[in-house]
Amino acid sequence: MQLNGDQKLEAYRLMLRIRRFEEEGMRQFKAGKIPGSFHASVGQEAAIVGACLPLRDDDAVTGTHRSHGHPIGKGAHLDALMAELMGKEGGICKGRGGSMHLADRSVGIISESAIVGGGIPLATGCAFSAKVRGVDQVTLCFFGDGAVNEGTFHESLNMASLWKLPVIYLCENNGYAVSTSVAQSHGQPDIALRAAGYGMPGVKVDGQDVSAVYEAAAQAVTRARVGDGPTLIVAETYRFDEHSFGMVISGPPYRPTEEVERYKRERDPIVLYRSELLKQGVDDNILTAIEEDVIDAVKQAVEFALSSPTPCPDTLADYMFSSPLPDHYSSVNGLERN
Ligand SMILES: Cc1ncc(C[n+]2csc(CCOP(=O)(O)OP(=O)(O)O)c2C)c(N)n1
Repeated sequence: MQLNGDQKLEAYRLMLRIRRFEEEGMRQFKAGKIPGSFHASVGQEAAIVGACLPLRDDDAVTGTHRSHGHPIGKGAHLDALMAELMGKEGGICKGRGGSMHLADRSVGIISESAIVGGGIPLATGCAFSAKVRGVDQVTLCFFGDGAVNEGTFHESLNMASLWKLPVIYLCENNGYAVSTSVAQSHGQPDIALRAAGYGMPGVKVDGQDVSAVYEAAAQAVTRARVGDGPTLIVAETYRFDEHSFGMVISGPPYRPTEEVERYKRERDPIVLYRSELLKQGVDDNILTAIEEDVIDAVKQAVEFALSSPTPCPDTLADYMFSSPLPDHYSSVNGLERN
């Protein structure tokens, strides 16, 4: 399964949307407009977009603290996403989620979570729900190499395999968990091999090549959709920036400067894909038009977010419970149904 002509342009557009959105997000963070912390996916766009493109609109996704690329890859509007990062009422979660705990149900993002490994059981539960409901919805679960060493990874993959759940576990292996390398922390550093222990396919792909990730993901989606169960995909990728924007890690460098420079110079997924598209005969003007559109969309998102009101502190607890509350909750803790 390969990307068709329209999908190729869409892959380029989505990767650029992630890149430009996050570059602008870092500028807004520096200007004090985004509270909390900011974990960028810059460098990892092909792994995200290649995995999201084979999904249907009604498929579900769970993510991580590195959270902005996943909704954009699934087709999110940038306005409400930027407003969410700024903690504004116009945000997808009315500003209550922020960068690390957002959800965008409009595009199937059921959770981004700062708890490393926290999204893995949620995705597994979501896939279990699809099976119980008898629908062919697939769940895509993003996590980093650090999360592979959490207990949730092992319990979830075991259950998903046993019950043949329609879920794809997509490891964005950027080589480091903050400052700890895979070599320093994994008894089996070839993460795809871990799949064998759970009786599911384990596929390693070049995460800087959007077509390669798409092909592996499309196969896994088909497998999940027809009831053949989960797949573990390990996309070998790289984060260009620090673990989180502005983070200072003391001591000697945990990754060689030369390595970072080499990835930026030779393995930038967007640069690689642009030249691949030109080689395939795509008109340069088409790509330039996409680039201009993306810049406009990000500019508009910032304007929308800055002009959106800040939530009133009195409304802090709003949206914490579903409204109206289901019957069985009405007598719990004195909560009133509304
Ligand atoms: C359960 C838990 N343990 C530790 C942390 C602190 N922490 C935040 S991000 C991170 C590293 C995660 O690395 P990885 O899963 O590889 O994702 P990446 O940051 O590389 O995208 C750690 C240890 C946390 N948030 N949650």
